[in-house]
Amino acid sequence: MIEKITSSEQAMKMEAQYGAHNYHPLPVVLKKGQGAYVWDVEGKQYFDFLSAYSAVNQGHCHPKIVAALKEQSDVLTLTSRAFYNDCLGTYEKYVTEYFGYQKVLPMNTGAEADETALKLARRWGVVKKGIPNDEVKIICCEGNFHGRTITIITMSNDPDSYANYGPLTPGFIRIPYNDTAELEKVLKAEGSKIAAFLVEPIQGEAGVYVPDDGYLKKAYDLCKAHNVLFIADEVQTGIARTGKLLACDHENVRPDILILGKALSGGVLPISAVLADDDIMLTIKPGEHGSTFGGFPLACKVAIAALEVVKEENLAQKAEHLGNIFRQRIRAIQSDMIKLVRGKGLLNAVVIKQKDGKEAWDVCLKMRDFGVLAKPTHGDIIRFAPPLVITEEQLLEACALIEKAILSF
Ligand code: IF1
Repeated sequence: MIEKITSSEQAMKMEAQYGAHNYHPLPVVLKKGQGAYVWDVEGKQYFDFLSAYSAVNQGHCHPKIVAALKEQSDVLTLTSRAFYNDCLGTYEKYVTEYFGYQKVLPMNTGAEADETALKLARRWGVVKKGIPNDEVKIICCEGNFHGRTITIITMSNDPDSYANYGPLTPGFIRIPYNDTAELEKVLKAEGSKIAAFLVEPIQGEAGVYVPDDGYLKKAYDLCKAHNVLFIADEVQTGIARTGKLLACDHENVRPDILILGKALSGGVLPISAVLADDDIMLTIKPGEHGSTFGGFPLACKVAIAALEVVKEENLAQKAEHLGNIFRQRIRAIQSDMIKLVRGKGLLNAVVIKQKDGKEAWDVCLKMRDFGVLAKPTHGDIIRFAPPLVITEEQLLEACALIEKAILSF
């Protein structure tokens, strides 16, 4: 029997009874989204300051993207890659020219794209760099988040990600983030066995950890000096979020392998992609990797529309401009609960100092009451990432509500 949800309470109870308990959501039940706004089941309106972790950069239910989905869904949704179709080539040409690469391998989730990038790097390491197959290594960073598969959690140093999932995957070296001296040391010591360095240009889950200026460029140069691939995971920082099309663009770094996800679809479908040039991408031969839905017709049309919106609405420039306003406005709040405000473009975070036993979670509950939705990460950090289509007026209105919530403690 399909039970209609008519109250938030009913929805939360139903999820608790029938759904896996792999999340602890903020107690709010959403029913509708449009632009920078979402509404709960009772009709209350909120500013969305999480954007589904930067998947909704173009705003909820963007009309152009939804129209692309609707139009294609009446024609052809899925063929699998057993056959060709009339959407994939067009998308592949569009997205490779858009980001400046020779090839794209389309996948679905960010984790699948990260896994694809790891396989590409290992394959390139073996067949092009000549590293013995079972000795290939990949460098990753402390504090990383690249998804939740068993190989990806192997790279994590967060027990919530990797503990008690049995044996993990060999072949990873973890070094501190934002530390090129450590990267150089490892490359000098083991570079001959290292295929790649995988890094987030800004660490999202770690709490919007922005590395020092020049970190990415220095790391890239070190990798090139040691014939090691530089892989940028831009699943969260990409697609205009940090004020440039890609976060790597702030340092004019062109990753050897680029990983995209989330806002590649504007939050309409799970769409991810790995971009690289022929010498890397063509190391995977027919039948050696893939996915049923990877690059399916619906995704091709939705992703093209989502990327067109980014350009047509100048979302990178908006993120840059509004991000500066946001950080300045939040830093002006007179409260000893605000320890630090950091970020780039409209990917920001506030580190909250406990006050009278109240912490980030309590601030998020109070912001919810005042009509702004955000969620803490790692206990004391609140990430603020509204859709990039938010207007300056809406942003300032939301900042006033954020201030009101923080000053209420
Ligand atoms: C959840 C975190 C953010 C990502 C980067 C790959 C992926 C992600 C840089 C995997 C996904 C999401 C997952 C989501 C919450 C969110 C998240 F808190 F989990 F860590 F943003 F910081 N690379 N991040 O940020 O992409 O497979 O999820 O499509 O609820 O797990 P995915």
